[in-house]
Amino acid sequence: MLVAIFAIAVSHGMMARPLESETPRNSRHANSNVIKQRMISTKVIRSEMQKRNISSELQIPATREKASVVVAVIDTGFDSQHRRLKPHRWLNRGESGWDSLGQNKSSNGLDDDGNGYVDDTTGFDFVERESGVILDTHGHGTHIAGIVAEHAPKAQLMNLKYFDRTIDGIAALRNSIEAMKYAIAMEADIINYSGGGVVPSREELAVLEEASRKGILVVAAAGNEGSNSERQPFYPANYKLTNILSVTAIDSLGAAILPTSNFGTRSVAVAAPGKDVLSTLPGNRFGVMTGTSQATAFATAAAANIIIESRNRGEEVSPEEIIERIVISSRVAPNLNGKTRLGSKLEARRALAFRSETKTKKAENEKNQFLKAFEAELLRSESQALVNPLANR
Ligand SMILES: [Ca+2]
Ligand SMILES: [Ca+2]
Repeated sequence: MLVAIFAIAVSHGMMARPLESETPRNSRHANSNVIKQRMISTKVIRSEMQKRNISSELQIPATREKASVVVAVIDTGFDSQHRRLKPHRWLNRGESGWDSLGQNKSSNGLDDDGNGYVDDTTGFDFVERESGVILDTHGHGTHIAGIVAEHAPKAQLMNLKYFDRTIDGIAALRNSIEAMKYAIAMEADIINYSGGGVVPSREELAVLEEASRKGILVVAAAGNEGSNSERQPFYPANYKLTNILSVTAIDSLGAAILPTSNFGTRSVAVAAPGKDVLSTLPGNRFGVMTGTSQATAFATAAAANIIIESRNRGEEVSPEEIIERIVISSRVAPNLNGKTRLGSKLEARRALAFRSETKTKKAENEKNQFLKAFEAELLRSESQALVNPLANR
C-alpha cells in the first residue's frame, strides 16, 4: 500500500522543486490560520480564554502531583518568554547550568550533552540552525504552544522550529524530519505536529516508525483542505501507524466540522475545537486562530493529561492506549457522522477518567460503564452509519 503511495509521489515529481506559483505538494507547512484579533486586554484574558474555550468541555482539572510530561511542539517556534509559556518551557538538563570553566552551558558555544546541537537548552531552531533564542516570526507555533500549556498544566514544551515564511516546502519537510529525530533522541512523550502536506515521505515515515518503537505519541493535524482524507491523504496524519492520532476541527459549539477541515472515517480519529480559538501570540499578546492545527493542540493536551494521570499511579501508558482512551471516551455528535472514526468529538475529562488498561475490579467496572454509556449514545444518535462507516461515503 505504502509502496504504491510512494510510487505515485515520485511520479508526480516529489523530488523536484515546486514552481513558485504552485502549492508545493511535496512540502510541509504550518496549517493556514487567520489571526483575527491580535490584542485583547490582558485583564480579561483569563476569563475570555475560559469563556471561549470552556464550551468545548475541555477544562481539565489540574493535577497536584509532581509528574511531568514532555511535549515536542514542532512548529514555527514559540515565544518561550511569553508570560504564559515561560513556566512550561522544557529544559535540556545537559545544556543547563555551568560547565567546568564556570560558563553557562546554555551559551558557551559547546554541545555539552553531545547530541549534535550546540546550546540547545529549550529546543532547536532548524530553520536558522543557530543556537540562542528561538524566534516565532509567524505566530502559529506560539498559538499552538499556548493551547497545550493552558489545558495541560504539567506539560513541558520542547521548542522545535521547522518552518517560517522564508523557507520552501522541501526545506520544511527536511527540517520536520530532523525535528522529529530530535524529539525522539531527547525522549519527548508526545510530538504535536500541527502541519503537513499531501505527499508522503519515506524518510518521515521511517522516523515516525522509530517514534512508534520508542512509545512516542504523534498528534497530527488532519489538514485544512476540506477534503476526504481517505481519498486525498494528508501527511503525517495519514501514515498508517498505530501511534498517530489524527485530529480534525469543529466549531466553537462543537456541533459541526469546519468547512475547511479534512475528514475521514478511518484515518481521522477524533474532532476537537478549532474555530476562533483564543491563545497566546508572540510578545505577550493573545489572539484567535482557526484550523485543525488548534484542534490538534487540544488533543495533545488531553493526551498529556492522560500520561500524567498514569504516571501519578506509577504506570506508563502506550500511544495506542492513549488513542483508545481518547476515541472511546469521545462524544458522538450526529453532525460528525462520517467525519471521524466514530463521528465524535474529544471529551478531555472523560478521556482522563477512562482507563483502557484496567487492573482493578473498580477500574473494570468504570470501563464497562463507559462502554455502556458509549453504546447508549450510539443508539441515541439513531444513526446506523455510525456503525457502518461506509454508508456515509
Ligand atoms: Ca547539545
Ligand atoms: Ca552549551
